[in-house]
Amino acid sequence: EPRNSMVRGAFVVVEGVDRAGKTTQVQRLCSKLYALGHNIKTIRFPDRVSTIGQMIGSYLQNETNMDDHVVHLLFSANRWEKAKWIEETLAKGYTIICDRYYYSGMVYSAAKNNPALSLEWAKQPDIGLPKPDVVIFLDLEPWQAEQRGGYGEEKYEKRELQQRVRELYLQLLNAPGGGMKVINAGDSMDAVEERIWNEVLPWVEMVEGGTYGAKVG
Ligand code: Z5A
Repeated sequence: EPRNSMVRGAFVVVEGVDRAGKTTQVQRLCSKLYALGHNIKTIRFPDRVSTIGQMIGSYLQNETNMDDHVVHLLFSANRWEKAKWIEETLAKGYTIICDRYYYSGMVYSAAKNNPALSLEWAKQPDIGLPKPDVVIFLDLEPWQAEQRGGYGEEKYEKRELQQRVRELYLQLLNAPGGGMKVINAGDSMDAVEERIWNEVLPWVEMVEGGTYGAKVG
């Protein structure tokens, strides 16, 4: 059980384009924090286990088709299903490392070029979710992503869409209050791990130490 003196755990989000190495880096980050004695939980979105998550999984695997807005709202609902768990877990003193969050929700939906689904529209259903303390964005150029293996069978694994996704992420980064830390994910796994560590550790220490009290703005 976490130490009682702890104010709360830190909420760390790892975002990135396809094959940027989110899964790899989330694992490495967790092991390092764990080895230092931090209490860690991980979560990933989409969480394909819940009923809503299964609907998303079936959509991504092209088994069912849905209106762009419908699937967007399911992705958001899939986060809302976990919102209480996130808050309670942080309050117990666990630091949470989260693989994709609402930034993914915004950019993948807006990348569909549906004029009725803008980046701004896409943000609305996620307003009020627990706010991350730090967001890492793993950036990878499309040609580098393609060197990591051909596209798979899932819905969004298409070159043109992936390029728009990256452009939209970069747009978010430059927006006021964007607040994501960009890390070049094209370097070696060890180099990327080191850079993530240097960004994340101070936040984890600050939040767990009670010297940082973020309020959703
Ligand atoms: N989506 C959405 O539309 N709306 C939402 O709200 C959310 C998500 C939350 C499924 O996501 C889809 O859902 C996703 C976004 C959309 N669509 N797409 N495309 P997912 O999280 O279930 O799956 P994924 O995000 O597509 O996984 P990924 O991006 O393919 O993988 P990754 O986790 O970023 O990378 P990885 O598995 O760690 O690494 C990929 C490969 O590269 C692997 O072979 C590694 O060994 C290799 N790798 C990793 N790092 C390196 C370095 N540094 N050098 C060389 N090779 C490396």
